[in-house]
Amino acid sequence: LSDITGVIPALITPFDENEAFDEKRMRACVRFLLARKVDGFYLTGSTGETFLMSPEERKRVVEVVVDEVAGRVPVMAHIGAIGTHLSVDLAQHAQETGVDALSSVPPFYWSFPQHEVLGYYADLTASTDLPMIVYNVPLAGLFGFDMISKLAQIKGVEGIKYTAPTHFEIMRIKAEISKDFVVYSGADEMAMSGLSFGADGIIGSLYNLMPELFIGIRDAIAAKDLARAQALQETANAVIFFGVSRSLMAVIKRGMAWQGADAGYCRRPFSNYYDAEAEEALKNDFRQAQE
Ligand code: HMN
Repeated sequence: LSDITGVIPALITPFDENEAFDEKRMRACVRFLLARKVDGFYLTGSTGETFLMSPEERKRVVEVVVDEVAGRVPVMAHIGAIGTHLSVDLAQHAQETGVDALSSVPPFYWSFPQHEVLGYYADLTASTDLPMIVYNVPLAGLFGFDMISKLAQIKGVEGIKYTAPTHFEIMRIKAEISKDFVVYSGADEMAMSGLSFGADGIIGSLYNLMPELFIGIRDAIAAKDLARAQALQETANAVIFFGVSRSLMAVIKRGMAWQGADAGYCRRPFSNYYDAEAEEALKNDFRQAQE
């Protein structure tokens, strides 16, 4: 896993006007992001609207993206579900398809005790040979440091996608668990913070929309140019705060379309800015927010 670093979009999944997976748009978006020099892809995560898709559709997305990427950059597949059976099935399919790493949210909805969450990840890692990135995300209930240490002891768990604001823990993971335990910072509005606290890479939604800004942050942090990283983060955050106060995935998809990669529609209950009126209102709103 340590060779998968840098700026990794949590890839959007394009749907057509009837909400069917749109393979053609998917392939075009992948090519668009490769041309913009992203370092890898994270598929079928929250940004990929995964929990609005059937298992068969999730598998199809993985197949299409792996085929389009054709080994040019690493691909990670989020295969998380509430039930171990389904996650194992998705994990094995992802391995057969040729992804480089797996990731999963912990089982959610019910409040599972620690030993069941640990069991979930142990079952998953035993089912394939791929490295597992556990996903620490507020919506599924954040892991404490003690839990992260226990997860890191499971054979096959080699990293964490850390979408929590407590970035001091990134340093602590490196110091107390292992410097080789890979950390991906998951909050785009804190990319600079995550990287400067020692994260190996960043995975997030907004890297679909404005990868260059974050590639700039990656390079500025590597060069220890904090002033430049901060200026880029401030620019990015103006767009992020605009997006999160609306329908984020829809803003990202339309913003990509304005740049030449038609990322299609979102699935309901997410909304869209597809008709001319909604689109014009969004553009006006954005202009006003920049003033
Ligand atoms: C994924 O699983 O699709 C993403 O990597 C999730 C990602 O970390 C986003 N977090 C959540 O959706 C909870 C962020 O990119 C987030 O959208 C961004 O920081 C804006 O708040």
